[in-house]
Amino acid sequence: MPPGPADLDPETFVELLADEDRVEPRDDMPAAYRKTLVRQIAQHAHSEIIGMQPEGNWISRAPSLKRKAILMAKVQDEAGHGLYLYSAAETLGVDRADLIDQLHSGRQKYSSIFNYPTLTWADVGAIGWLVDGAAITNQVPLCRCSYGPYSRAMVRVCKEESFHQRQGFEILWTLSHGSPAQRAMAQDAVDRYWWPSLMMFGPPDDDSPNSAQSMAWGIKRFSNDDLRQRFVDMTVPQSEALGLTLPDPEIRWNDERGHYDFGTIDFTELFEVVKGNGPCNAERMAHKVKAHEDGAWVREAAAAYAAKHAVAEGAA
Ligand code: BYC
Repeated sequence: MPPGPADLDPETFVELLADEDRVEPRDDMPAAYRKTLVRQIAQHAHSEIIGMQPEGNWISRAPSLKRKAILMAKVQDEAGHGLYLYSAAETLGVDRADLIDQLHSGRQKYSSIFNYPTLTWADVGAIGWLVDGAAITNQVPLCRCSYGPYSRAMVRVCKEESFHQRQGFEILWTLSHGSPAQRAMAQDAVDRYWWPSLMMFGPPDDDSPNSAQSMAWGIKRFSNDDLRQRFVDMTVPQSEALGLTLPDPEIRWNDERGHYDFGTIDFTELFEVVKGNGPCNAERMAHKVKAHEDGAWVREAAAAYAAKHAVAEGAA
């Protein structure tokens, strides 16, 4: 637990940020900076952990032993990301058990994308290609986040996410070059995951209450819309390489802007999913809470072991 550094007034802090590269756990910081970091890092950690469910759903049904082993490793990576991120949040003086409790009671969020079902094996490919692709676009700039522990966790997370993105692309490439049924399955997965992947970047800039302050503090380096555009620009040529179409007739290169134009996103869907009304919200939370309750004996045994060990050390 950090020693509880003092609250710093926001103006002095912004001056300090201009000089210093990084803020570290023992540095003074404004209470609001600490609060927004806890909010974002906890939401990110919860997303990694909940994100294990839609893919974990396919481990037993992956089409070969090799695919099963790769998917298992990927799902384990997500667990690891969650653990680094909870550790990063703890450096801000919060307790991991409390964060988990806030997730379970609906007081903290996780990414909207994990409230969609994985109906076919191709969905595992679409998640790797599109969801991990969106995550990398969002998270690479976080490697330069002003808060040291978060930025350092992101370096490793991004390396692993890049591997995941390639794995998803390769699944879709194989299916799109397979039988007509496999190709149709790949196209259907992309059709269902495209728009929700664009929503991962959050509301449009005009409607994003946190962006301006987070950018001034160097937590976010780019706005939601800038990152979304970067993702579209990266993904359109990849969809052409895959031979799959993106379900948006308005996608076309705009020479003047130097970017791809794309259609209007239905943000009502994002807000509904975030409010709890997505296709799988209830199922995801019920599964998570049950897994936590079922694991109570492990936490109790670990605590008893640690206490015994501490007593033995004290006696020595
Ligand atoms: N889902 O002011 P805004 C991954 C909330 S990748 C749910 O723009 P902010 C993974 C937002 O929290 C996914 N909630 O907020 C990948 C805020 O509510 P609160 C996780 C969303 O924070 C592959 C409100 O809407 N990645 O884990 O400036 C496999 C207003 O938004 C969403 C991260 O978390 C959404 N899509 O920007 C496995 C990356 N969008 O908190 C796992 C780090 C917005 O005020 N996070 N909201 O009540 C971020 O970069 C930012 O938190 C966001 C939102 C871009 C997501």
